[in-house]
Amino acid sequence: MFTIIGERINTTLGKVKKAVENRDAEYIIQDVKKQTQCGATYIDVNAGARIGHEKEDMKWLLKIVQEATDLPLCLDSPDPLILEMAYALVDKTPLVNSISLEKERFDSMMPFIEGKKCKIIALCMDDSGMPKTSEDIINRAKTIVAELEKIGMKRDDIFVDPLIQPMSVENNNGTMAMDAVKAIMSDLKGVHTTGGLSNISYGLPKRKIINRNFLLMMMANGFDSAIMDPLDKDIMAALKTGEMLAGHDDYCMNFLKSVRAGDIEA
Ligand code: THG
Repeated sequence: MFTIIGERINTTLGKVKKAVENRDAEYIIQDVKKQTQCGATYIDVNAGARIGHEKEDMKWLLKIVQEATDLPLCLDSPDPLILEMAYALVDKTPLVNSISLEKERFDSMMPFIEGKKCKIIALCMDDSGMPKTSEDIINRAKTIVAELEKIGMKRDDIFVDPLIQPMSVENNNGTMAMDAVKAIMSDLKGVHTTGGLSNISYGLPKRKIINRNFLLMMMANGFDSAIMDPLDKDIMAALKTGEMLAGHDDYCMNFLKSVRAGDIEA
């Protein structure tokens, strides 16, 4: 099953930032309920945008979000201390977003997650910066998955993020991610792959159609999770159709169910 990580509770989004600033719980609750209803698997919670307030904002958001949904959360912060605090405040097994091969982050994340019940997003990032080739991504994925297995993590609990980079910056950024996902899913059988889908369209117009078509191309290469907006009806319809075409939907049951529910129109 495809894992949908609902991206909307993120203070980089203007309305969310304002709601957090004003401690407007109702806005957050309504949004989380909608994401839940639209089929999210996890609700991502990112409180990073109000500099100096991440700790208290995250704490407040986690309480409100958990009142609004029974879904597990994706705890989204580059700061291991924030993730550790957040981990202690959730009642369902979270997806921790994230660990990377950057030395400082790696060294503080590893002892924290060792022995803990959690799933983890592993970024293909190291101290030399963003990956430049699919081989970079694949090598980093192999290294970080091996390290996580050493501390007892199961592949099914690891979501490798190849780091999707904008097409507007470099013409090979799409194929780099797709080639990497294909290799990761076959060389590291059992792991998942995920990432921020909308990174691909940064700096271009008509972003939704870019994101939607890229999702299908990624899925054709084995991508089985995405950080995305579950309220976007068109991308959700594309996702369900893609799952069916990839052979992940026995007897096309889910596809047909979605058509009957009016979720897929043509
Ligand atoms: N990998 C991992 N985690 C991530 C990312 C990733 N977390 C954060 C981010 N990238 C994914 N989350 C979002 C959340 C919202 C939006 C995009 C990515 C979004 N952005 C609007 C846009 O791009 O048009 C901004 C609009 C606004 O500012 O209001 O909706 O890659 N592991």
